[in-house]
Amino acid sequence: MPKHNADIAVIFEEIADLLEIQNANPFRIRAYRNAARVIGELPNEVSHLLEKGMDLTQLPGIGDDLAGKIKEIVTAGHCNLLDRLHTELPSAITELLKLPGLGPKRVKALYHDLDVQTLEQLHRAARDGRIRALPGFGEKIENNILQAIEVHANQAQRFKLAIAAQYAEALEKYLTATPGIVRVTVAGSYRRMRETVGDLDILVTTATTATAREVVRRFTRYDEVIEILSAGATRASVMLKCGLQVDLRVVREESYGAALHYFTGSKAHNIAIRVLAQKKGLKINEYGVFREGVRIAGESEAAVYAAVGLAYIPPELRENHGEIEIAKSGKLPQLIERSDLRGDLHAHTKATDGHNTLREMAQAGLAQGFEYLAITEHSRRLTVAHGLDTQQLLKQCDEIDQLNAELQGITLLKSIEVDILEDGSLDLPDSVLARLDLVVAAVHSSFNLSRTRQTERIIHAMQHPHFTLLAHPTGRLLQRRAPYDVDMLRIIREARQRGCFLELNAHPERLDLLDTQCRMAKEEGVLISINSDAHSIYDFANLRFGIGQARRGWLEKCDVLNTRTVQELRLLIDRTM
Ligand code: DGT
Ligand code: CA
Ligand code: CA
Repeated sequence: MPKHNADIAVIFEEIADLLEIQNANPFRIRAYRNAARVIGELPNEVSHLLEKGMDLTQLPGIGDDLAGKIKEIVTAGHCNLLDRLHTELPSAITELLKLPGLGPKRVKALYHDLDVQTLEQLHRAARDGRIRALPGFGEKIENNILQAIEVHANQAQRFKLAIAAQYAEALEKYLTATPGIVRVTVAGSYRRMRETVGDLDILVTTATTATAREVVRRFTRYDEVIEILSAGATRASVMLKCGLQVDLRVVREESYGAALHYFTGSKAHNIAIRVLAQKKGLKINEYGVFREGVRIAGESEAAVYAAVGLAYIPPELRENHGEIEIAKSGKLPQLIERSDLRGDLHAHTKATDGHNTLREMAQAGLAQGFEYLAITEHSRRLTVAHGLDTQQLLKQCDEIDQLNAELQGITLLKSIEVDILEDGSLDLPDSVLARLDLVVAAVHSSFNLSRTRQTERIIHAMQHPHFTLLAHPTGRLLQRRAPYDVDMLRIIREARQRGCFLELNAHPERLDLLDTQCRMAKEEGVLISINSDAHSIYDFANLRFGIGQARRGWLEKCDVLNTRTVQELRLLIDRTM
């Protein structure tokens, strides 16, 4: 929990940097820089001054607004303004700022003059020699940037969650077959359902310490291991052939909870919990929670949290983003689960680029426990996906009517994944859209419009009377294509006003909305639809990654559109009322 003066100063510096990149009012930027310096140099902790009831506006350059922000950081552990700035700017901007030699002025020039939004784009611009020509740069700085990116790239090879899951599950199964072990759990960022993982952290418990060596031996002999990085009595690290590192820890079953808590992280969450424990005179480590050397908890995670006075915090929330404060008050969200989903509002069939027929998709949906499934083919503009024209769509509507008359237990909803054209209009005539149960709309082209134009484009589309749901709202493809630049808060607010919804696309390459944006939608009261974007009957399995992302975004059952019954859904998506 950032309560120290230095933490507050860092937050204010970052706010100033991001405001500068946004071309905000220079006085406002200077106010944050000044506040960072004033707070950073204070001899006493601001949190103590606040406790003593001191009026912070007595500090030089601190007005009511900044005093409020300081209080917010001390009590809530984060700053709403900074959270908002993070969502308003491409997420890689913060990473760019961290590269040695790149301050806000240079990042701003790169962003505005060369439209550099990601490390990948920065790398390309540096390789092509486009950076040296910018005022204030030159060849030397361009070379430094190139070098810094290469160092960064070598450190940061991360695996998409769905890919890591394949390796994790196979290894879990392999280890479970070791004689004498009690259980195998994959912890770390994998358990927190982060969209990418740096490495796998596997925790094995045994009934006796004697078994630990056997587990380590079996682990290092796994077929996929290409290199043993280290191996000891209770721990080992290996590199798999695919380049994924796996860390193993073996503990006694009685320490399961404490060890699982430790290895699940995040590190920031762990540190905050440890500080909390210290305040209560407790010591916490991977073996248990101790008071004056006596172990008082450790067998389960719930007991570890209870020992420090907290409700159990689900792994997806453990990022030190306010979850600890909320756990203190016992008001943690009841996070959405896969079994809460009653349908899926985004699926394709053979009629465009899917692999299965309407009937096959309906049957597979039924097997998933769905009450409804929206069929959302691409529209004509998307020729690569053989998008449907008016005639073809109307023909599919007739087929759906016929099939619905026959199907038991599931309703197919007539829909379309209609293209949002560059001017914000939709790629099919109103008269056709009017025949559908709902209209899913998405951007598939002109990703590089300016932030204002891209935002206006989507808002204009939402104002269309038949618009229901914005699919994959940022357009990003994990590790391949950065999100297009939009003002997501404006879009969310427009959705709220218009009675529209946003999708959380569960495809492992997309996971779009991002977790922070889900939380923003929740706070603004906009329902999210967690959709598979299935192109075959097997793709419904991806919903679990969407659920993971939704949980990271603090979503509960009530925040998710497709937890509603088909009758409730029909009322919510009917825009004529
Ligand atoms: P990753 O692998 O980069 O996706 O992220 P994590 O969170 O899996 O990080 P990793 O693999 O470095 O460490 C696994 C967990 O171990 C981490 O989430 C928390 C715990 N951990 C690691 N280093 C420290 C540390 O220095 N202090 C504390 N308290 N916990 C740590
Ligand atoms: Ca890890
Ligand atoms: Ca690790």
